Amino acid sequence: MKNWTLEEILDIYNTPLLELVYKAATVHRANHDPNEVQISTLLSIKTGGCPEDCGYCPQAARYHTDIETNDLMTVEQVRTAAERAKGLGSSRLCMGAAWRDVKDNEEFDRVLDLVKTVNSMDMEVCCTLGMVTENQARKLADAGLYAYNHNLDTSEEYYKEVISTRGYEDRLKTLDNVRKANLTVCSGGIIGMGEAVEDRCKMLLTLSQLTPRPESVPINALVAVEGTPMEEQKPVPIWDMIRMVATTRIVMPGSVVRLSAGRTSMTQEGQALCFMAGAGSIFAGDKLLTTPNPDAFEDLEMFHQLGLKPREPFTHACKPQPAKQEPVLAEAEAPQKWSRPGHVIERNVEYTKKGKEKRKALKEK
Ligand code: SAM
Ligand code: DTB
Ligand code: SF4
Repeated sequence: MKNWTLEEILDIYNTPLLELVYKAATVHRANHDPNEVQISTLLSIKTGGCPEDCGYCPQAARYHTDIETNDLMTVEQVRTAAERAKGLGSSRLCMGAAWRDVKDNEEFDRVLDLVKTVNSMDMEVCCTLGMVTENQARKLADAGLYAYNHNLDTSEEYYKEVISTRGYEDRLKTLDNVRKANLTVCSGGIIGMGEAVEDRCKMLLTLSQLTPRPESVPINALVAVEGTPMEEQKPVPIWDMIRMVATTRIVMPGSVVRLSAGRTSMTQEGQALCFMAGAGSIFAGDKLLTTPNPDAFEDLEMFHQLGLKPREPFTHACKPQPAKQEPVLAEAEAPQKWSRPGHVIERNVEYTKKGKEKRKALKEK
């Protein structure tokens, strides 16, 4: 495994864009199936009222944002949401709670039940609940949790500008606890918060130094929410997102790079360049945790246009895949089915018309 230096990562980030995308695509193809992208769904199981002061977050109680707060969801609510997500091709469900940390109480016991429920539905289950102890992480693992998301967000230096109620060390400690419990690690960050390119690259350096490296690295573009200290931030240029995805791909070749928040301000062409540069996953569904996300059926249509197929659960292996020689287009034009146990999505030229009907039915449900 290569030990990167900050200078090397900065050099990669600053490579002329098309050359950078080409290099990243080459690394991607040597390590992953470039035609597969995982569809994951986010579910906010406990929304708002968080005591932390993360400057980007609409769920922090101290900011006056227009979100609907909610107590912890029930098993039935989560089961219904998971079925819906699976029906739209998701193979991973990520449950988020607006907590500073996990407390050993009845609510945590319920989260363990939620994990068991989703795990029994043949989906990868991920949780993002704030800080966890090693013991709590072990309980989550025993309940069937597959991954724990805990982002570093930015560089250690810039973190202090964004959050004052906890430190970078706390984040690293939780990641260590998660690792000790043999869970897979999902950790990445946000761009567009006013940080410098050096902060982005420093964050990648820190992530690349974790041993083992995170299996999953989400790259979020800031969603500037009214009422938060970052409400005035300008949307991050798509070129920065492509550079960040490509650099992440080259620095951590085995990890799944997730094109996460901020897709509503990206064109499909921009997203296509991100897939080319190594993004292997998106969050689908009308909502992220509290903010809007592209329409799920439009995403499926984008997959059809690009000849991408959603990845099955539990199939990510960090090993080289043979490069495909046959023309991708012929494959994409043929009517196909995406099938997973208990679920089939029709995928053919009629999709646009069917998509509209399905969308209508889903909204009425
Ligand atoms: N409370 C837990 C925590 O902070 O770890 C879990 C939920 S928190 C909302 C999960 C992640 O969402 C954050 O670490 C941050 O990276 C991302 N996030 C939150 N608000 C965001 C925003 N406005 N734009 C982009 N990403 C955001
Ligand atoms: C991640 O890196 N991004 C997701 C997931 N991990 C938990 C969360 C994005 C949240 C965007 C703001 C919101 O919808 O509240
Ligand atoms: Fe709370 Fe997480 Fe939002 Fe920070 S990012 S305010 S910890 S929900």
